[in-house]
Amino acid sequence: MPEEKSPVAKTKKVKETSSSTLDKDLQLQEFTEDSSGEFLTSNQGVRINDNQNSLRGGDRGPSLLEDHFLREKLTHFDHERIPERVVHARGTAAHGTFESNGKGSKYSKAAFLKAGAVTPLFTRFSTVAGSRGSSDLARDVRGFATKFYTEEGVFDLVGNNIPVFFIQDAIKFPDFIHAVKPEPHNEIPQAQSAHDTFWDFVSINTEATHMVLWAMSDRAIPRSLRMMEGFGVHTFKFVDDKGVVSFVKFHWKPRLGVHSVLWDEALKISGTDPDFHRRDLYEAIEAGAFPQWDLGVQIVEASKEFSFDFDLLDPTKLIPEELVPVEIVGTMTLDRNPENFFAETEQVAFCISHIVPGIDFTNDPLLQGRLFSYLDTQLKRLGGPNFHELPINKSLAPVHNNQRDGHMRQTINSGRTSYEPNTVGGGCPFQAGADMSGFVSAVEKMSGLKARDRNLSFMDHFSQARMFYISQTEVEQQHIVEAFQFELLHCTIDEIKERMVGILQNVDDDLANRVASGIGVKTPVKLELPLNRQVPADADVAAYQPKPANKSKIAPSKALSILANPVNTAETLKVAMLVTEGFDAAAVKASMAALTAAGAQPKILAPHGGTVKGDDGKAIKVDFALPATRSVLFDALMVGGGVGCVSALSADARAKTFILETFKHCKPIGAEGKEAAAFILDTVNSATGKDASKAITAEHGIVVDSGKKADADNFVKCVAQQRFWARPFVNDITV
Ligand code: HDE
Repeated sequence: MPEEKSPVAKTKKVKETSSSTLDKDLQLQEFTEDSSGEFLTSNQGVRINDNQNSLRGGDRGPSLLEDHFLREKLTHFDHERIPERVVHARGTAAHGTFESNGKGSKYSKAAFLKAGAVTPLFTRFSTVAGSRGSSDLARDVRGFATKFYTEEGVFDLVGNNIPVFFIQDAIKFPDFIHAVKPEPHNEIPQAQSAHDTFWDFVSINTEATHMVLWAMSDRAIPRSLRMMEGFGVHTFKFVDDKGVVSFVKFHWKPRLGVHSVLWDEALKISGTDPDFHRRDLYEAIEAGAFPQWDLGVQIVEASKEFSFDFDLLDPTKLIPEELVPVEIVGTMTLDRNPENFFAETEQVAFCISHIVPGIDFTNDPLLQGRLFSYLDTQLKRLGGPNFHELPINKSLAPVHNNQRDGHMRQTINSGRTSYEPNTVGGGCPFQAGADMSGFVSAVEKMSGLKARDRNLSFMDHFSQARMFYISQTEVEQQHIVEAFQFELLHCTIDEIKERMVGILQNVDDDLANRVASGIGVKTPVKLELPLNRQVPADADVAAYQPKPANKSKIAPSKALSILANPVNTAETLKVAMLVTEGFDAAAVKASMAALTAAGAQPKILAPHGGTVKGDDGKAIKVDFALPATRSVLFDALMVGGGVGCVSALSADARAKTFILETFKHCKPIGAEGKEAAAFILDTVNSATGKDASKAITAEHGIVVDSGKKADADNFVKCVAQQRFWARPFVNDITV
């Protein structure tokens, strides 16, 4: 074997704790520059004496072209931006590992799925429609892309937090994206689907209906990136060590459960903290609360390909978990934030074509188009064919081939040969060939006519949309109705609203009627379903017409509802401890201890910044001040007790707004003692004009802490439950 000559090799060490010999951290450290204690230099390493004044002809004279420091600095600055991603521009990422439990090895020979294998990875989460600077809380699909640096090469699992997609064929993607992006004449609106062109497109492309329902559901406004599922969306193939092929769908299941915010919160978070998700992920990792997801697979034996009433190659369909359960094959832990956003998060280049032996593609026509698009995108975005050499993209498995040159080539390939086969270079690098240890495409029989056609098995556009809707709890259905109303009320063209109601009639009449009544459309709408495809000559046109869902036949799937699958945990949740001078220090301290023990993060919130003194005379640091924050950034509220404290808070309008919002959003509220409880009740009563005393119960998530341990435990339990949807009077509050 030739000796490795890369400069990285000199210091490469193997971590003792890792079962793998791969260490991405060390590889990245090689490229990391720490400037502490260093002199300022130019890019050529020359020390710079004065970085404040450019070279001038006279101290009031013109700047001189000769100033090479000035020119170098400005030139670099002028080139600091690369094109943002056409889609998924807004995102954030973290490093971590994947630890396999070995169960995937039954179906795939991929080395990273072998029992005990630990593989470094980098995961980037994103929204789709908005620009790089847009708000995290847009109603949108979230990207969930993971780069596994496996010992057999890089595997990119580039998925979303919704298991299906809007379209069935890649050729429609640019149209769809143009429709959802800001409109071309005035570049409005930013990061929103609530406008004419999006709804125009989806109301005449009926295959989008299933995904549109997901996008109008709470899935599109996650509480945290740490609290959402991920899906590979397409059906992929697994290939085992004997060459046996099965179909597979990938799932990421968050250990913290799936949680979302309300649309009213999303709107307010966007104004108060547009970086809410990015900050949440960053802070959780900095605090050592490393988010985890289990990787699950749904496996379908190759012989069962046609045993479903939908096509496995159709990306607008999911496999209900009732039909094929999800088997867990390992766990991802995100435990390190990037050192530098641009170098890592911005320059990471995911390609769905980055795949390793043991995994293979299917003929899903959306997937097939993506196989072209991602590589093409990276060439444009990162400026050339050597993007795989950037530290964040670099494979940990050694790279040996005859690809050479190109913009910004970093590898210094030695030797005379850059071709294969060769004899001059001893035949190296040589193909894996007969030992089959390389990537081998699964053999598949192909036949058919060359035509722009799509199988009729792709024509059912409404059954799974209905399955999704009827699988939701009443609360979730109400959120879907309100989301449709909000979005369609932003459309200016009446025909689009009507058409959309007509589409919904094919899913569920109740849904259609409720949406219609809010947007002023009369039902039933007469709609001939659009035939947005070519029908082959002398074919039966009716067979190509999308059909309404068979409303009596479709069964719900419990796995599709967030609220029917609660994961109650207080871990990492932020609880505002609202206090001011004179607060009952012992009570607040005890509550904070109970919350911290449950993994929650109690934060002192006061009417002002600095410190605040309790009734024990001790000052404590204020974490958040009312003029600079809002209830929507917290998961729960505890109102501090103590007579002085409560009477001061009662005179503070911001404190009351904070309480009312928390109440309205059905979040847990605690009161340290009777005075605080009376203050909460008064605040709600005067906002609703009603006697809301029957809402002040633990059943509705409002706990009065009278100093007993049981009360503290009860509050922690409520925090873990997160929402109390049956709380009365919430609709009487307008904040
Ligand atoms: Fe993407 N998509 N996509 N997409 N996508 C991109 O690649 C594309 C699709 C997804 O964090 C782009 O590097 C086409 C489905 C994620 O860097 C681009 C089609 C799914 C990310 C592109 C799809 C995704 C992207 C833009 C239809 C879920 C962000 C920048 C055929 C399974 C990755 C880039 C990151 C990014 C093309 C459909 C997920 C333009 C043509 C379906 C998570 O190449």
